[in-house]
Amino acid sequence: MARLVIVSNRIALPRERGGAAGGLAVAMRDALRRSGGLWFGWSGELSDAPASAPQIVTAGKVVYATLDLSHADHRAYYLGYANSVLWPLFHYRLGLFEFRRDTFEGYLRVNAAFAAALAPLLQPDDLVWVHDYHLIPLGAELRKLGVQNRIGFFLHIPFPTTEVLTALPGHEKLVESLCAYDLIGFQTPNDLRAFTDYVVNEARGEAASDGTFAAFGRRGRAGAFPISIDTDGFARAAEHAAGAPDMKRMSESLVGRALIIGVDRLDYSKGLPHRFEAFDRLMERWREHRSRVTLMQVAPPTRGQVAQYRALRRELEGLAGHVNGKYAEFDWVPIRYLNRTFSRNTLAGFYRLARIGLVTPLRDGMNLVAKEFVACRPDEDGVLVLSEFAGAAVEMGEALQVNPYDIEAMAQSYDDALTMPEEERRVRMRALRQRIAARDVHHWVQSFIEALGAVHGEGAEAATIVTPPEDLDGLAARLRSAERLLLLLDYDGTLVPFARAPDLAAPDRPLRDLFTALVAKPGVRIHVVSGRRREPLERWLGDLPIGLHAEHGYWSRMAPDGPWVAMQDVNVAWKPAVRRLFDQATAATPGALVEEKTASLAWHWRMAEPELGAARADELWRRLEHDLRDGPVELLRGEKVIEVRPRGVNKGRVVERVLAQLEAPMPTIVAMGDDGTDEDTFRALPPEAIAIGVGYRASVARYRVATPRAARAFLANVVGKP
Ligand code: GDG
Repeated sequence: MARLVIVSNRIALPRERGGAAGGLAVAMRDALRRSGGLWFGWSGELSDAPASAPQIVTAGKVVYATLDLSHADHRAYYLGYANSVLWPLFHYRLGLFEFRRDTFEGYLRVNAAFAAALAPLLQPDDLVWVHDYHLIPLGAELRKLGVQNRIGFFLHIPFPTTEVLTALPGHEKLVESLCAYDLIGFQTPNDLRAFTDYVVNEARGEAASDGTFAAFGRRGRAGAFPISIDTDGFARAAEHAAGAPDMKRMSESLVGRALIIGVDRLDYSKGLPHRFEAFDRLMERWREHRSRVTLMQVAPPTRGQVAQYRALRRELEGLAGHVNGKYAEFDWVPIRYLNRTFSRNTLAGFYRLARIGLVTPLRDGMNLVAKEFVACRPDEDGVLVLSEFAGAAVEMGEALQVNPYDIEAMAQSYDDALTMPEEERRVRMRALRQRIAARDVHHWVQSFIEALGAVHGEGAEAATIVTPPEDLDGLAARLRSAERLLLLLDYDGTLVPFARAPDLAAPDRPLRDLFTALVAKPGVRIHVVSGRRREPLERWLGDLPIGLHAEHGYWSRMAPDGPWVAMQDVNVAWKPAVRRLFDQATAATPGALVEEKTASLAWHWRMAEPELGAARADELWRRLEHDLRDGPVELLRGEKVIEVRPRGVNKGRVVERVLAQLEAPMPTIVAMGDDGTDEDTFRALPPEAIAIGVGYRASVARYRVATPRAARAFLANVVGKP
């Protein structure tokens, strides 16, 4: 069995007891003990000059490796970006998020430092499981360091819809780094849908119903893995609590009044003010509950260094004081509001004593308290009032579901719960308990690890990695000092990112400057080898002293003053029939377009509505395969394009032609490309030539960079300092 490596912002060290109230720590603590492995994360400590190597503690089968953070990193990464940008935004609180570029940079910096400290501790077969929004870029950072392990990620908080996420500056970079994981786990199908919607509609990638996705040059799998709790542990705790002295005290203090229990970190996502206001409304409108009901809210303070949390604390103190001042009797306080933690056993006792469990967040990834309340009711009594905006609502349909923004409806649901007949309470609770029993936290851990283990099948492609920066630097230095250098460069997807329409991919100024700087170096020659038509290449690059090759080498213009020369004896008799098929597909797919080249035809659907486009592309592809199976053509499928071209016309032919022109001695040859058509270039190269793939797709190239941005940076490095 592969070793498990868990990475999370905070880790629960073996000596810590109870304490930390975070759902993550509570859920994960046992999982590792059972399987053995490594837990890596922030120690929770701050220091002036933190060591870059982790501190190691071993306890039984588990190794704990922790890093301290500097004060500045903590401010930027934890308080600034994770908790003042991602947390509010992912909980749909656009009014609360405070974007600052420096905190984003701090966030990336800490993730890179974590990756650098973790990478040396990894063994080849380890399954690496990264947790939560603090660490989204960690997987991409590990990949940069050459880590080839299967790496999974689980997001404990909601994944926002595209409309909300795109409000975040740098959202592309964030989601791109998310896509570096082999498996991405979300809490609910809704979160998964929001992610695939981003992939398809924003990143212009692809996502299938089985959770596989392709985006940012990378393939992976995503799924919904609703987290759960240690059901048996809570059941035992509740059993144990029944006779405990504390519970006796608690029960006596209620003197027969109904208890409504709330247990939440003091966080604005949890909807505590709304909950108190609804309680106020209950007292006001249903006078019969006055003096008969007690709301006890346990709310341990968290993130007190973030201003909004301090403001919330003050607000709640005011609200509780207001309600209590209004309705309290000399022997009854309506709201017992406790800013502290209790042991799990005591919490279990509270859950068990309560008539109502209140779980009314405005937005919550899952919410474990909802499940804990249910697990602590072996008596099959008690009513769960649950916000429809908690992830838990998906699985807990028998709870009384409420919209927490609707104060009146919330108050009504408290009354409904207080007056619900016993039979109905039991029917609902029984159903909830059965579901929770079947899917506890062990089931959750197991299902994620199994899914992560299974992604291996996608193999080479999923595991492909970019070349470490120091190797690229070494290569660039070698090319800088080469006496003669021949560069064969693909254009789209290699030097410029894909544009929404082919004509929008014109070279920007920096790219033209880069070409100019390269060819200004003695002995450097450039040939752009593209699948495009001649015209745009001529228009965009024709004035530069470089070779141009269009239509995968059907057309070549060796030098700026030379003519365009076409390949001879190419059969294009098939074109009219294919054109008809393409035109039909275009008519049925708004946004799609046909690109007619001299010797080939391309059907582009980048601008089409993504799902419709993908479906039409599949249909068209099947039809072409059928109609052209014995024809003199090849079918190519690229990034949102299907192309039909004559057999024998491919970029490899350009290599032959350019090499034939060379005079001895041979220059150093470098080819760069991003898709299948560039593999023809790579394969036609002489053995000592250097191939560099761009993106993550499977390739024979020995070197690899992630994006056109990185490809240009590499070429700039070849130019060297001005
Ligand atoms: C995040 C997501 C997701 C609370 N007070 C005490 C105490 N707690 C425990 C609860 C529960 C945990 O803390 C809180 O978990 P939640 O799920 O309610 O919420 P978050 O902390 O926001 O957790 C959330 C979760 O991650 C897991 O994926 O469900 O949506 O936001 O277990 O019992 N525990 C003890 N004393 C307390 O006073 N011992």
